[in-house]
Amino acid sequence: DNGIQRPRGYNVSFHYNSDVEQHHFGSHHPMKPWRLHLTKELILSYGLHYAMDLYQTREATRAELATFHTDEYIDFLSEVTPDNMNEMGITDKETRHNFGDDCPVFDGLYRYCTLYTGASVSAARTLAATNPPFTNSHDIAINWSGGLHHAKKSEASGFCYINDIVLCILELLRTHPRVLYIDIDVHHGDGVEQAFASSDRVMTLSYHKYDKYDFFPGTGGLHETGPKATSSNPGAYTSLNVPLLDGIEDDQYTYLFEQITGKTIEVFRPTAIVLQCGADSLGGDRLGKFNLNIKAHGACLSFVQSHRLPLLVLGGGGYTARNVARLWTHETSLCTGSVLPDAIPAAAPYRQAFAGAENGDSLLYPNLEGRHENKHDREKIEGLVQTCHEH
Ligand code: ZLS
Ligand code: CA
Ligand code: ZN
Repeated sequence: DNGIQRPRGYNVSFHYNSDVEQHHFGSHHPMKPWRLHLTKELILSYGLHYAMDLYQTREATRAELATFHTDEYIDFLSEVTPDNMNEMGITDKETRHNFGDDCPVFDGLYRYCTLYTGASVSAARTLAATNPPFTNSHDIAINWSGGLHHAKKSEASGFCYINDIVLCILELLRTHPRVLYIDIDVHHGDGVEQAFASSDRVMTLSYHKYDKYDFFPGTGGLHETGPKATSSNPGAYTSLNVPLLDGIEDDQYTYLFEQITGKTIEVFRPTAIVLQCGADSLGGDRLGKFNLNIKAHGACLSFVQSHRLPLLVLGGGGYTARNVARLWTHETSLCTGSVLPDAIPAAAPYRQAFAGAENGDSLLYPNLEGRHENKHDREKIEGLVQTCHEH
């Protein structure tokens, strides 16, 4: 007995296939699937696997991908290799389906995609299966290898090829009347927003750094709330965006998150929630611009959990691998209701990866603030809350 107990009537399931870790986008590419290996090892060294049901998931099938993506795009994705990409139409001058530096062709690309998507679909199914009837069951399903929110119907975008989140939401809609999607990755969740822009059964809510010209993907402004309502298009105001500037800090972010997410849940009354937990919103991320600490990011998950609805928890971005592993280990512990000691277990493999760099050696919760100047004041934060409440 390691002291980790499960509250009754509350099931956490963990969906994963370790083969996903072995893929490489290329030596200088910021997306490193190896961060998932580091995450898994840290979760195991804290013993959190004793508190969850573990699912070793299979690859997603073509038919599953085709519930959102086009056949032509899936054909391309499954056939293209580093050896044949020139014949397939990807050259220095031209590209297809938006492949290029952000979304390169690499060995095993299709298997990488079907592995992360297979884990997401498995997670979504465990939640869809518990309902209806819509009891107080607030089961949680986790897939840290998923959450790739930029992929479009027939296009790769921003390190994402298959939009596993869209597939999960489609699966949940088979049994759930209304699904709320919340995205705390530092980038705008544009692919998911676009896919459900005209649906009144899915609400999307993204918090992100926004700069139309200077930060990817350049969408997600405060007044982008979805198409206008018509009889054939009931989706007006079912996209909500919270555009932020550089350097936001813990208290401001959690305040905004609770005010806006709380109101959204109250008004939309979802029967299930999907939370994309991109780790690039942490301070010290290689691509991100915020100053958040691990516990503030986790406080957003705790707030969502407190509504006791079936919850699908996904990964996303995260480009400083040791902090990705720290965050997702902490968030796994929040799901299981465990409290972790700050000292990383002495026996943890890769303990060296967590030494140095941030203050404090081998701590789970180093201080990550202070890298970016905070461009938000009280009026800015209150203005965002007020406008989002009006929307
Ligand atoms: O949300 O900013 C861009 C697009 C460009 C600049 C970069 N060049 C390569 C292409 C054109 C305008 N892309 C972003 C995409 C961010 C995707 C975030 C995904 C997610 O976290 C969910 C998983 C971007 N930011 C940084 C880079 N790309 C980037 C940095 C360094 C490199 C190396 C590899 C490749 C080319 C050199 C690259 C991309
Ligand atoms: Ca986001
Ligand atoms: Zn991101």
